[in-house]
Amino acid sequence: MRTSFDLSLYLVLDPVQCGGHDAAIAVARNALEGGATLVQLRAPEWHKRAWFDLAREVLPIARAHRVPFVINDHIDVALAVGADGVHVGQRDLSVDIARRLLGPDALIGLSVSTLDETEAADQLDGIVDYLGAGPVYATPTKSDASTPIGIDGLASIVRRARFPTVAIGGIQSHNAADVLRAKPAGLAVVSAICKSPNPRDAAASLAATIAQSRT
Ligand code: TZP
Repeated sequence: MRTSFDLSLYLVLDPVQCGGHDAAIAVARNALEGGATLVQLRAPEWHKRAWFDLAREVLPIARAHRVPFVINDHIDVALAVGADGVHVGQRDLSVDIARRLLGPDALIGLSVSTLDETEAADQLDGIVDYLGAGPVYATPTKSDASTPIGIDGLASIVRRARFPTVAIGGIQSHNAADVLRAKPAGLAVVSAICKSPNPRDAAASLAATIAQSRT
């Protein structure tokens, strides 16, 4: 059966932003205690063995919280550790290939930045589970991110998408409520949690903002 998932507070765990392997494990644990509902490992500066070593340790922590754990881009790492799925970008191996390799139960997410990409994703029923839309704001975290789409761009993508869509890019506690007005299925963050001096409180505060937006 397809892994069930909740995009509300989506932690993109970047070990470099967190301060290394051990710090990333602590961030994952604390963010989950604070209310993160999904964890993705993304380590663009790391070699694959280091991804594997970290993923192997984060997986049981996510499992203990009954939260899905997905790997950015590297389908082989996801298979090697038994992760719940992958999140792929427009230039990674396609979602069709990811689905074929990972099977019907895997959770598969796809990044979109434009309405054209969102419309193309409409054809991916049974292949894709959710979309990640952004960057909403400019962010130093992803140097090759495309032009920010803003709240209006996010709202257009959310309206057009037939899959639940999580917002990403430059989302911090001070602008989270604004982003939520575009009605995404959740907020995906790297630095707001990974670079916080207190990742548990940072996650709990974002989770409270998300809960409040739904009342
Ligand atoms: N994809 C689009 S923007 C981004 C990714 C992975 C980075 C988001 O990082 P932050 O620190 O939450 O702005």
